[in-house]
Amino acid sequence: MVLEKLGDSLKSTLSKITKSLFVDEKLINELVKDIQRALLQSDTNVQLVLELSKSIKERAKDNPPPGITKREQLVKIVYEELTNFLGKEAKDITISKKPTQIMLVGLFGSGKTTTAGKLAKFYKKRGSKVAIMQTDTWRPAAYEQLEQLAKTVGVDFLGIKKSKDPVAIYHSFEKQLKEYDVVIVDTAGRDALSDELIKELNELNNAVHADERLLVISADIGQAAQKQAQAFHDTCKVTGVIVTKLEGTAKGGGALSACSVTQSPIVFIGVGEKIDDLEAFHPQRFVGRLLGMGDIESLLEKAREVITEKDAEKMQEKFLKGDFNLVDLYDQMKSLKKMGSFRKLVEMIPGMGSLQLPKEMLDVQEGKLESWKFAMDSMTKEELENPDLLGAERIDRISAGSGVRVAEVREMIKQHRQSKKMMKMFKGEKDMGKLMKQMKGKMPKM
Ligand SMILES: Nc1nc2c(ncn2[C@@H]2O[C@H](COP(=O)(O)OP(=O)(O)OP(=O)(O)O)[C@@H](O)[C@H]2O)c(=O)[nH]1
Ligand SMILES: [Mg+2]
Repeated sequence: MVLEKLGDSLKSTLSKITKSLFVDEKLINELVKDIQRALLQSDTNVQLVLELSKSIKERAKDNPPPGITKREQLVKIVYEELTNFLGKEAKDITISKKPTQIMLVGLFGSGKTTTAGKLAKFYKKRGSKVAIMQTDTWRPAAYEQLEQLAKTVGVDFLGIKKSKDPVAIYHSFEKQLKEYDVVIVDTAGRDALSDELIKELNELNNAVHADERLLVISADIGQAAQKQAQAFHDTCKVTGVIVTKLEGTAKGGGALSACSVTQSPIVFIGVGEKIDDLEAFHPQRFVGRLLGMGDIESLLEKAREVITEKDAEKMQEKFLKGDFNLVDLYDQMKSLKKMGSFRKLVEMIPGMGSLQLPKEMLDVQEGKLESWKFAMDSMTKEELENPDLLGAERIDRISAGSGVRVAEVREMIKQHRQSKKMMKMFKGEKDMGKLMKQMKGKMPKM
């Protein structure tokens, strides 16, 4: 998978939003930090990362539009900002003019020749009549390399084996190019964008007048891709970039974001050595896949699944007022199922995450919650609202009706009573951390 590590980090960051009860400044800061870390690890330029962070933080201050929760809004912002980051709009090359000529340029070993073969297959599959031409007179066996690729794909190969003159090679085929829908021109590379390479490419391009001059860059150079893309753009006016070897490097995020800030959009990505390992680059789709979601809609759906912010606020109010009855505990348990553990829930309630609650209290296991739920199903509404009614006789009845042992029913009632006692102590206290310090030692024993 391409950019697996970056994708994983971003996915776990996003799940923080979808699992959180409240979108507050703390969550946003945490989120931005996570994204920064993930992007820096993929060799993204620090300045770009800072701009992205600023932009997320700024936009998160806005009120969500009607019908959208704060959480959904935040997911949307992250998705959109990442999409912008990796290239805003997709660029599609239109094959309308006959022939449409695509010239590939780039440094040694970036993947030009391999990509020429891949592109030939890409367009052939889409019904175009394709030819590939070799004008690289530098690399030994460049002729044979491309000839072989042409054979594999099943397209015409144009080249002159012993020639040392790229422009002459082009001219010798010029007349017959009208037969083709697409002509892909491979060129020679160098170690660096030397004057010699610039001169050669300019001369060749003056002959070809290519419709697209695509720069081929290897993703493993990370953020250095920006300088390279800019330099090629300034001297050869490239119209787009193909980022290759994206599947094999952790620096791919850096390469993609670096290219996207140059004036030449990313058009294709190379994701393997095989002839089919080429994809048209669409930033939105790419980000969707990176985040493990098809599109923004499925992402938002995920955000909607969790209990709503209103529910969470209501719950917190009850916690604080101390009138938290078994019905609330029951409701809470239902939401807990979606969220994981009691510990998680406690962490998500503002102010409570920092508390050092007794470990036993947090260790309420799923199994226990499950049997409590059965017990509650056997209780009347009256009993749920007022657990003080639950004497020995009623407890026996509930136990018999639900199959939950008497001791467990008692434990549930005890636990509820203790939680309630604790909630009462919190009553009216906004700064729970401070309260906890005062309360040290006075906590009800669980
Ligand atoms: N893993 C992986 N390897 C690639 C990809 N694209 C190209 N390569 C490999 O990169 C190496 C260099 O590719 P070439 O196509 O010969 O590069 P070039 O730009 O033509 O190089 P010169 O002709 O020397 O300038 C080869 O081993 C290719 O198999 C890709 O997307 N993924
Ligand atoms: Mg080559």
